[in-house]
Amino acid sequence: MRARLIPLNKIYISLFLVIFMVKKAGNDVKKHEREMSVEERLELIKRNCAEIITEEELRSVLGKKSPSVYCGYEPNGPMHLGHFVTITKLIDFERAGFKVKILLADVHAFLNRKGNEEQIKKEVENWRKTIKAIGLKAEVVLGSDFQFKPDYQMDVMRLAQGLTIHRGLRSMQEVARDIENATVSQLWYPLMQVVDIKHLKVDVAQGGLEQRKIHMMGKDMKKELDFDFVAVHTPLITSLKGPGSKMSKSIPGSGISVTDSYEEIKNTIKGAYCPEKIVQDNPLLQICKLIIFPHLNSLEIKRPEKFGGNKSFSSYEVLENDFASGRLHPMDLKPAVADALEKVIAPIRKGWK
Ligand code: STL
Repeated sequence: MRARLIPLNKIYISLFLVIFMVKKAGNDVKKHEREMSVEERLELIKRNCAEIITEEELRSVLGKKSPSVYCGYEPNGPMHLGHFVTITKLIDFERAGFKVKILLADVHAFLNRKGNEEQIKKEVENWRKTIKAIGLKAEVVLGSDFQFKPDYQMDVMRLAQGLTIHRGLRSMQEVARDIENATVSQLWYPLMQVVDIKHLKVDVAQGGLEQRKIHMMGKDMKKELDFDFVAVHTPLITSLKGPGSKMSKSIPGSGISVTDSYEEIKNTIKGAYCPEKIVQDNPLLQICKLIIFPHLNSLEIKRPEKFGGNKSFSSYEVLENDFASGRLHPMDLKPAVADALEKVIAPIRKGWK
């Protein structure tokens, strides 16, 4: 018996229709972005930021046809909540119509003594998988793919001639590993970071507040660099062990990474610093503000009637108010934060594996 074949032209027409519909859906999203006013886009970018240097410059970047932003990461161990704050901001930039670039700064990780070349290579692959699992449309750029070019290194040398050792070292205060025993490689680091901005040709350099001294050095040297940019900084999350402690892989319970299991997340949060009614330096409230609300838009508190019953918060401000007044107890906040984080992290963990 002859098999019933679907005529080829029908397949072509169907394929064409599917491609057309997918493209149209993409255009509709873009149209929606274009319909956001400059003020709305500015507000979205400003949300939860610690500082923008300067807002006027950012406003003029928003007038460009195709504005761009980048954030760099040292591929060293799994992405943690601190990194995730900047990733969350990149998502805001993407929604505000920016082209987003992510720099996997492998050479910087090496200069900062975060591992040997072999280890860093492995980490680069893990980071690629993590970024893919997050679903950012960002262009991922590997540092070593462009940082050895002569014109790049000539820019580094031009800057090196104009930067004092004192300022170079100061700029690394919050970034360098083991700053008391800083090496020459760690002075090379901030120079290269600033040259990255020029060679990636981005309008905005985004990062955590620990990057501010490097970015200020870059802006002050815009003449030597022959390039200027806007710096956008997000707040840092306090160690889950409380202020005064560092968030570090070597201090158990001080941080949470996107590869942690639900059990690990629950345990870390159970032991986290979260004094009753205290908002200042409270890492759990920071996680709510900087990660949970931007991703989930709400937080569900489950508690017995005698403690006030269940409550759904749809804004961070109301949550903070309830916490500060004592209407929301840490014992009720903690499991809610653990569950919400699990919701955000589970798809990334799954995609990563
Ligand atoms: C860290 C921790 C962190 C981010 C960075 C470093 C950023 C590194 C970097 C390197 C080159 C760039 C930009 C950023 O061009 O969270 O130790």
